[in-house]
Parts: sequence; structure tokens; C-alpha cells
Amino acid sequence: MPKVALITGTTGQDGSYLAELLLDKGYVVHGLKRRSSSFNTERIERVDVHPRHPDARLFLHYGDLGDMGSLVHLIREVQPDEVYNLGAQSHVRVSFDVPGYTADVTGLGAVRVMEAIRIAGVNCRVYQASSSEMYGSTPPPQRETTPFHPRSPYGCSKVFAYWSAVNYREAWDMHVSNGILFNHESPRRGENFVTRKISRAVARIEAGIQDTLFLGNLDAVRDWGYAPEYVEAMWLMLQQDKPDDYVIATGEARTVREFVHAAFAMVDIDWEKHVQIDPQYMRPTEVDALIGDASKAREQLGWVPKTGFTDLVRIMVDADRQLLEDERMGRLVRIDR
Ligand code: NAP
Ligand code: G4F
Repeated sequence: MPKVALITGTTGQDGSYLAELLLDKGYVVHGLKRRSSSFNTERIERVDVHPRHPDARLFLHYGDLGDMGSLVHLIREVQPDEVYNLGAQSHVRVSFDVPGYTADVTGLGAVRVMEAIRIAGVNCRVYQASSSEMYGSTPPPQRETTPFHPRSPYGCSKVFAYWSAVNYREAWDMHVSNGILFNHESPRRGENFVTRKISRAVARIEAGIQDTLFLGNLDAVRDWGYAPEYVEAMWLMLQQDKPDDYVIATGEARTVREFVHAAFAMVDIDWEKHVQIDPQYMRPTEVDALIGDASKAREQLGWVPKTGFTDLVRIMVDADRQLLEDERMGRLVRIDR
């Protein structure tokens, strides 16, 4: 019998790569998608065959992390072996505008998933998408034993979800693991996260359809990895006999300014002629530096990052140049089903 996985956040960057990875490994994959007034399944369209097709192994279900009933019904129905809780209001700046909503979906949502598993009485392994944002103002390098000091409603919500995951493991003997993932990017990254905002702007500026890129803090330091490699780490965590918590990171520190410089250099354009600072992108409290130490994941999971900073920037800029070209040629088709 193939293994059955349930992914919340399957329409997001990580959820889409994870669905592809698990399908490649022979899993049957169920994904939670929330109702939206416009299409939100674009990232998984390439692997999403019609559910009545005999080869179908990916099934999407309406539900919401704010709605306990939908989670209980779904878990009861699909009887998963593995649950990956990736769904979240995941934008740090936006979390200052919608703190209550972020706490509900990103924080309490994790509790709802774990409680729904208990109520449904399903014996499964759980991955909780924890974040380096939990370290906040604690200086780098950050590892599993580093104290948390979150600096945003998002970070606070993730700390709550992290400790809730630990508590479900200890109180109910559940196989729950936290992946403390540092920033990871890809051509599927949402367009309002800084790396994708930059790569998309570089393609548009090169094509002459945008002149200025407005950004916030260029001095922030991040440890940027390549998302498809990070979802492999999620899967590895759930293959361990014992649940545990792991930092996943490259250990390579770069500023936002360095990302801007590298991305514009790839199309031979002077970034200083096109980038302006807009205070609306500054955060009330910033996280100055996140640099991870993933030694535990290397030693216990055998996980190592493969894609370095320059290759990551190249992948993203190339993909956005190609996307723009496809859009201009009218090549993109949205599949309705
Ligand atoms: P993402 O692209 O923003 O995806 C978030 C997913 O959550 C989307 O599928 C979204 O649905 C879904 N979602 C939002 N609100 C929901 C709700 N109320 N009910 C159900 N689903 C909901 O995020 P990502 O980059 O893939 O990250 C995946 C997870 O890892 C998140 O929990 C994030 O906080 C965490 N994380 C990410 C990073 C990173 O660098 N990417 C690092 C550490 C931790 P829609 O498609 O409809 O919006
Ligand atoms: O790309 P960002 O929005 O990512 P941030 O805040 O680090 O959060 C991401 O990584 C976390 C892991 O540490 C995840 F948990 C979280 O879900 C998300 O995926 O911003 C990166 C840096 C920040 O310091 C921000 O202030 O870039 C700076 N920045 C400068 N200008 C900007 C901008 N960020 C955005 N989004 N937009 C700007 O114009």
C-alpha cells in the first residue's frame, strides 16, 4: 500500500515542492486548499491531474486552518501516515497589520491540526513548519539550543506553534517534529517576499516595463537556501524513528543589498540607478541577522544544502526573465477544473 500524506499549505511555495517530492516517492498526497475568489492552485497545476483520472494520486480538499471541523473530517477521511503542517499567514511585515489573524492561523492553526489528529484517532507522524524568525533578535549563529526572541506577530505565533508541537510530543507521545527552516527561496516564492520581488523587478527593468524598485531595509542579513532542497529535509525528519527538532540552513550570510547587487549584475544593470528606499517596507521591529547552524541535520539526517547564493540568484532571475517572456508571448494557460 502506498503511504498517504496530508499537506496543509499545499498551494504555497513549499507545499507545491513537497507534493511533487512525495508523489515522486510513490505517496498518495492529499492537500488542504482554502477557498479563494481567484485561482490559488497555480503552483501545483503541473502535478494536479483530474481526481477521477485512474492515475490520480494528488487530491485537493477545501478546508481552513481556522476551521477545526474541516480538519477533523479531512484527517478522518484520508487517514494519513504523515501530516505536514505548512499552512500559515507567512508574511512577516503583513503580520504587523493582521496580528490576530496571524496568531489564529499560524499559531492556533498548528494546535488545531494536532488536536484534529487526536480527535480523529489517527496514528500518524507530524511535521510542523517552524521558522528561524523565532530567533528574532538573538544573535547568530542560531541552532536548536539558541533561545527564541521573536520580533513580530508572525514570530510570536511560530514560537507558540513550536512549543505546542513539543507539548503534543511529550503529553500525548505523538511523533511530531519541528523543522526550524531558515529563509528558502525559488521561482515559486511569493512575489512580495524580498528575493522574488527583486528577481521579478530585474526582469521587468531589463525589459523596459518598470523603472524603479522600492525596497525597505537593505542591511538585513539572511541565510538564503533553495526551497526544493528544504522540503527533502522535512521528509527526512518524518522518516526518523524518534521525533525531534532540526535547524535547516546553509550557514551562508548575505545582506539584502548583496542580493540586489547580484541580481542586477546578472543582467548587467547598475542597481543604484533603479532602487529607492520606501519607508512603508520597514518593519516596526526588524530581525537584523539570521544565520543558521545546521550541523545536527547534517549529522542525524544526512542533509546538506547544495545550491549556493550565486546559483540561487541565477535560478530566480533566469526564471523571472523566462516567465516575463512567456507572459508577453501569451504562452501561459491557466487550467480550470
Ligand atoms: P507560502 O508560500 O506563503 O504558503 C503558505 C500556504 O498556507 C499557502 O498554501 C496558503 O494558501 C496557506 N494558507 C494561508 N492561510 C491559510 C488558512 N487560513 N488555512 C489554510 N491554508 C492557509 O509559504 P511557504 O514559503 O511555502 O512556507 C511554508 C511554511 O513554512 C509556512 O508555514 C511558513 O511560515 C514556514 N516557513 C517558511 C520559510 C521560508 O523561507 N519560505 C522559512 C521558515 C518557515 P494560499 O495559497 O491560498 O495563500
Ligand atoms: O523576504 P522577507 O519578507 O522574509 P522574512 O521576513 O525573512 O521572512 C521569511 O523568512 C522567514 C524565515 O526566517 C519565514 F519564516 C517567513 O515565513 C518568510 O518566508 O524579508 C527579508 C528581509 C527582511 O529583513 C526585510 O525587512 O528583507 C527585508 N526587506 C527589505 N525590503 C524587504 C523589503 N522585505 C520585503 N518582503 N519587501 C521589501 O520590499
